[in-house]
Amino acid sequence: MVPAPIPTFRSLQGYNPVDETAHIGTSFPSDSTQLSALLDAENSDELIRDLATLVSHRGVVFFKNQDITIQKQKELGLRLGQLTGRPAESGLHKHPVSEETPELGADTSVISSMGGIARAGYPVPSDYAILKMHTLPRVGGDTLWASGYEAYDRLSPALQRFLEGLTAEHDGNFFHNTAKKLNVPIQQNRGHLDNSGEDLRAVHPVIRTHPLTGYKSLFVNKGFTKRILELYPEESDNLLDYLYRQISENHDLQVRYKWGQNDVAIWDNRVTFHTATNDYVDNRQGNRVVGIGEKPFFDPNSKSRRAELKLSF
Ligand SMILES: O=C(O)CCC(=O)C(=O)O
Repeated sequence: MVPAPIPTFRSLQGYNPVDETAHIGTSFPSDSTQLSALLDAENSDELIRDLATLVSHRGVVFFKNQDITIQKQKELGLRLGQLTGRPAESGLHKHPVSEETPELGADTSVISSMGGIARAGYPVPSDYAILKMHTLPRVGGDTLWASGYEAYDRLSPALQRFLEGLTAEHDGNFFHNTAKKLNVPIQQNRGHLDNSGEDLRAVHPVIRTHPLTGYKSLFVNKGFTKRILELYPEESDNLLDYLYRQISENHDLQVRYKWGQNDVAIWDNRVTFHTATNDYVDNRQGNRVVGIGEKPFFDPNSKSRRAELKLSF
């Protein structure tokens, strides 16, 4: 695969986006930039396509104090993927354990300190996630994202080659316990025909190619990845532990976001890792919409982001 030329996100330049760090995170600092207006603009297809491309290159993008409604948030979740080649059979993600509210629907996840939920392991996992945070604690509750591109790029060439082509099992079956506790069934048809049934396990490549940028990314995470299948269990445990440390111990491949009320973060789940910070006592709540992407793949001809951008630091 030949990576797309590095885009300039031309239609968005007038909104003055600012990079938060060298490797990950871009902000639109003015709250006069409203996603609701981008969605309804005359050239909205170009704007939304450029936004998706920006998110895929930068990992996560932030918008201040947004007026976007949940319906428009879902429209954005659909269009980000549809305008950038998401397979037609992928829709919006429905969480396996959804306590559905009529106003929000099963394709919205309530992220809440009063009992929230996280992503599940899927045969066809998510691409773009959009979180609007409407209720915030007085202090704390920041969210951190880490770059999967940079986590891959920092491995030695020998370890990169070793990992390419290996596969890992991801397991979300712990959601059965959550479902039992809440006395709800496991949601079926979770945004893709292959994401149905009771078994929440999937096998994915350890190094994944992003279809839009053509860059390679590390694709294992502590919450769901159980085992690199081609290795003995002890080898797999030790290597996974090292890869998780690669993600969590390198602060210069991360970005930390301090939320303002009604801020929106849009991130690409194919090439980032994220975690909330549990350091607050007040209520914290937001609504998240997530698109289902493509079946993860590794293309041996795909490129390193670092090499493509000729980064020297
Ligand atoms: O609560 C947060 O800051 C992040 C939420 C989260 O983990 C998710 O949306 O997957």
